[in-house]
Amino acid sequence: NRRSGDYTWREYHELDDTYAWLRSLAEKYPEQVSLFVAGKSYEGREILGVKIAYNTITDDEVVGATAKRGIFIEGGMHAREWISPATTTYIINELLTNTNKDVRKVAERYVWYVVPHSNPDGFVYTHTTNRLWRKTRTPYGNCFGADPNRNWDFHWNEVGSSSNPCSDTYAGPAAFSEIETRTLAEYISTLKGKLFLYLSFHSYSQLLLFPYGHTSELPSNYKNLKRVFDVAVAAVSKRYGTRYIGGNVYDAIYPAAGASLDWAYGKMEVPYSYCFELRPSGSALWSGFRLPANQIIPTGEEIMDSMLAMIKEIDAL
Ligand code: ING
Ligand code: ZN
Repeated sequence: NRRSGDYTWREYHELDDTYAWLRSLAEKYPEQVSLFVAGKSYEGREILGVKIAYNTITDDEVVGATAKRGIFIEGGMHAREWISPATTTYIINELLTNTNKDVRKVAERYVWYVVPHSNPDGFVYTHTTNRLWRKTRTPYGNCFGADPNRNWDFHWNEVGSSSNPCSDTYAGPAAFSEIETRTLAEYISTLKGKLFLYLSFHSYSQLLLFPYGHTSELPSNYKNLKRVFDVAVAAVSKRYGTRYIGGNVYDAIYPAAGASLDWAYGKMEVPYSYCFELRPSGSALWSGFRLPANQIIPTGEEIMDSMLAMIKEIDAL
């Protein structure tokens, strides 16, 4: 195990290293950082989260569209998408250490909940056994795992998922059959009414997505979702020219019911719910899940640019 002081974004990390680093943050920043257990996994691992809250402003000082102060960031739902947890830890580090005034403003104005590893069993399995594993590790007959991004209790299994336990998009035997999604949802439910932004990080294809996945019908605040989308896509390309496209899940990629972003929007009433499908682009000629580690930092930088622009736009709406 690497000492937490050596934690960098020049390489990908194993679960234990990242959890040790998260724990070190709570010791280093006792005033701002607290850890929470957002759930647990089939194999008994914790789903560990970090809450970042500065006490420099009061709730009353936050007005407008962001009157709800909470931002929830979900990473690592799919095991093989290693750039997702790497990007969420990059965000945590920026919020705590970057002295740029735009970063300080959002870091200190909002309350951040960041869960880098929503599927810890699957992630460990990608290190030990199968680099391209996607699902949880719950045994289902001769096969293992349900797709945690098809398992949420919102129009569950209506479209774009499979009822075959051997499929990579197996919805599970019931909504929230997976202890990972069920316990994470229970945690998020304790924040109901506090969140204005939910960000889910996946890879790959360079897409930005918003509800819904179960229908082509557009969400009621589509106009605002689309405006924030346009701003986010413009901002993500500013630094390195990285091109993102996207839109509502159903039309922009494929029909897919039971995803976390739809549940956050539909059941938790989080008005701005998005999924970033990170680098590389969909036309990459190599396995897109094996994004070279030297792209972790550029990805983190451009995603910070995009996220800051999103928040600024939401605040102005
Ligand atoms: N893509 C996502 C998936 O779960 C997605 C796309 C995002 C679907 C949000 C529904 C909602 O299939 C990957 N690469 O996992
Ligand atoms: Zn994914």
